Amino acid sequence: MPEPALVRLPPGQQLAAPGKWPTVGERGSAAGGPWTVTICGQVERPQTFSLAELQAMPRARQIVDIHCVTRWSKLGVAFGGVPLAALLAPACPKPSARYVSFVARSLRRHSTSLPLEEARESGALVALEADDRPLDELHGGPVRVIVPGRYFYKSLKWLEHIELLAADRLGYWESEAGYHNAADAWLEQRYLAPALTRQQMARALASRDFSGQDLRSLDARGHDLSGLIARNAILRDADFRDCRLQGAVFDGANLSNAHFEGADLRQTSFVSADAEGANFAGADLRGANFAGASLFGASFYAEGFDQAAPQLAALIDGATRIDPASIDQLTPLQAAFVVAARSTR
Ligand SMILES: Nc1nc2c(c(=O)[nH]1)N[C@H]1C(S)=C(S)[C@@H](COP(=O)(O)O)O[C@H]1N2
Ligand SMILES: [Mo]
Repeated sequence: MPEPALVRLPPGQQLAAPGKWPTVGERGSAAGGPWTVTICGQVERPQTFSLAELQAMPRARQIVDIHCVTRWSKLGVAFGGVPLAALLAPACPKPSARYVSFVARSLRRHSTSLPLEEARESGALVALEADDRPLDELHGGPVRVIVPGRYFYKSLKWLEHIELLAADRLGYWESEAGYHNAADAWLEQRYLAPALTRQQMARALASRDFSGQDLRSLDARGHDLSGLIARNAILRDADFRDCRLQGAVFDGANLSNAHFEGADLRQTSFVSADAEGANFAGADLRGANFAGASLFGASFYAEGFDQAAPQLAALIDGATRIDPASIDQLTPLQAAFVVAARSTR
């Protein structure tokens, strides 16, 4: 009997629409000559593999559940490729090699890292195929890393260098965006603890102008912030539960995984905001504007919502603007809820 999907969903994750695979982060590799993958750093014998050499190596096929930190999961993707452990063997890692850093052939030379033992034990794959077809460029083709069990930001697209290190070197998201370096989806290791001091939080809350500021993990729960201006602010993982935010402006802000449960968001503007994984359950969204917003993994109602517990669902009406393209990014149940709410109220 197949395992029920819920048993396979880590805490705080939701299933993406069937057949959908969102693209997250960079959308393509950088130009260059023929593709190669090198193994360098703390190894006895540095290696360079051409794509043809990788393709000719014994291949493993592994069923992997994808869990993105922005709260969507896609279960049961069959990845095909060379096990990382097998690829490393001929390079003879030195005893001093304790971490592995994967570096991408991309404009910002994107990278991510893992303790070497964990990379080996997790069954990490240097993948060439997904569901028995060559990987698309959007999803890291021709060759990407797949690290089962970790949030998907540990699965680097467009792999160019595998560098073994004596000391860890934080990757791009881990150093630039405060993503947790361990990234265990089952332990919900999404982000590091707040980067803000209490004083910084108090000052920001008093000013009511967050524009352009980095206030990730801000704790604003229960505050009256009506009329707040937060254009292009970084508010990832911020807590706005039960806030009064009537008429606030979050245009262009990064609100991924932010909490808005129970907030008053009437006439609030989220134009072109990144609200991936944000939670609006129980918020009053009448007249709110989500034009051009990214809503992958966002929620508008919580499990257990029914007539008896209407506070678990957002209040949405015909004046709440959410474009079809944004609705399309929601899970099927969330999308159905939003569509029904917009037409009946
Ligand atoms: N080179 C590169 N690899 C990357 C990223 C990136 O921006 N650049 N983003 C990471 C993140 S956050 C995720 S969730 C996955 C997304 O992979 P997908 O676009 O195939 O869904 O790739 C990861 N690997
Ligand atoms: Mo991600």
